Amino acid sequence: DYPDWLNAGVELSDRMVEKGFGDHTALIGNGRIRTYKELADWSNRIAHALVEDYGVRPGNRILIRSANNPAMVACWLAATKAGAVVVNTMPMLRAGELSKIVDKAEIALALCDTRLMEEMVACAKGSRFLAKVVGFDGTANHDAELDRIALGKPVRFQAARTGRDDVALLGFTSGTTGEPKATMHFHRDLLIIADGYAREVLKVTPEDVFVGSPPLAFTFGLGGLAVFPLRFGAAAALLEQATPPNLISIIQEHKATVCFTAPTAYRVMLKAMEEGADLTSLRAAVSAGETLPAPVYEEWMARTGKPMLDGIGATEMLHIFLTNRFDDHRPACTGRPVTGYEARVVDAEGRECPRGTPGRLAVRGPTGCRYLADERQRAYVQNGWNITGDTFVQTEDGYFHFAARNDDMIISSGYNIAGPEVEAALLSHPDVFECAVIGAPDPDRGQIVEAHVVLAEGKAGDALMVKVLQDHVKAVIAPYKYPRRIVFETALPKTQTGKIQRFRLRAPEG
Ligand code: 3SK
Repeated sequence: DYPDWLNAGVELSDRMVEKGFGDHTALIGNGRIRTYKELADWSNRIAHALVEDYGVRPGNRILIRSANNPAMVACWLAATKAGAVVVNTMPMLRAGELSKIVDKAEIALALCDTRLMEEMVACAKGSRFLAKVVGFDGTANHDAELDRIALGKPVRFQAARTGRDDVALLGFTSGTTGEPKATMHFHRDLLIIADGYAREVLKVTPEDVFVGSPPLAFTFGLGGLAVFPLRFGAAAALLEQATPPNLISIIQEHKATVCFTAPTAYRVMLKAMEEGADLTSLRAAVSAGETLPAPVYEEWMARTGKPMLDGIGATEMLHIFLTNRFDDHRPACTGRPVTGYEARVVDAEGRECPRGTPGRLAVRGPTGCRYLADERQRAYVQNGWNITGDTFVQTEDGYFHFAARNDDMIISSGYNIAGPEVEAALLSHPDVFECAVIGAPDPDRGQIVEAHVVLAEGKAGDALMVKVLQDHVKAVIAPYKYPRRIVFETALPKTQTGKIQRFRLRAPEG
């Protein structure tokens, strides 16, 4: 029920001022607090600069390069109000990775935090598309080209007349192949994820304070740390370096109520609570990006009395579409579809699997996959259903359980072994801090289960520990699933969004 003419940037800032939230805190970051009125004015000034000084027209694509900070949100809102199509990118990307994005989306203008210029400028050199890189100050000093120009502009801006089905955002995903795909999302999609998941499941109120680790460049972070709070007059406290200790500090400092992060960070929080950290302000702990091991869910429940909300989303779908709920949750379970979405488990031909049988997770709903000029569209969307890369099982009573990424299923001597199940068994041992399980080639068995394990502090990775962990797995799950090889690691390879990159363990030389 959105009007034909809709601009998500306006809805998330100016409209909130109109609704009376002008004096409420919208964003906290880099030592400053910004109210809704300040954010609306700031983004309107930048929007003027984009249109009047950089010639931005509706439909132009703009790349934004920044860590999570209020300036990035102001630039994103400004570009959206100007009718541009935004591509948010992560600060760690190198020139080569930026170039792939610029080329794929044919981007002519980039807004870049001045602290991150080097790789951006290297990308622009020799680029067929990127004509201009404009610096903005990601700290609170307003001391860069874009800030100086914007300061001289009016605080009111007539936003572009965008349609609800006009593209507002390109979410890039590299999947496991490293070949980036861009997913197109409309203005209305940005509101749907708030009016669906955030309203129905999180029950956001203006008193909420959001924190989390996902980058705003990842749709998980953009939704959780910008769209959701701004849609409801709540606040977000943004961290440029979202390490677990920084997350713990910011939760305590701002009495955060909603947290978005991955299970590894929650494990660190549990340990911190054991040592006296007070995280009682949190009313909603959302876990996504990695499957939530039952021991973490159970320990959180025991310590806080509240469920951790495991959910799964996809850049293709924009945000979370399957989730546990405060009053409807189970361990090792990703719950049921968010209202408006339907999910089912299908076989290779797209036929629904009987309940209890593993298959590929398919989903459809008000948001969905529209790849930009990519032939993989046909494989991802079949008969209106988005076919995800995950293997799930649906129980008789309709709950969805993650089994594995399609490429995390290990076939050993004819047995199908879900890597995440072995990971969960390993993680239930107190000496294991993190682990990733893969299938390694084996001349006799086809594949064997190989575990890469980061031990808890002070524990030794020796032959005795190998035996202890193997025996532990055999005692927890069917013994044939035990890891025949265990490799001790000091850290696991991860994406910048915190997802373990199992494919890099499979092919270390790559
Ligand atoms: O589950 C995920 O990885 C995800 C991806 C995009 C947006 C939201 C989520 C939770």
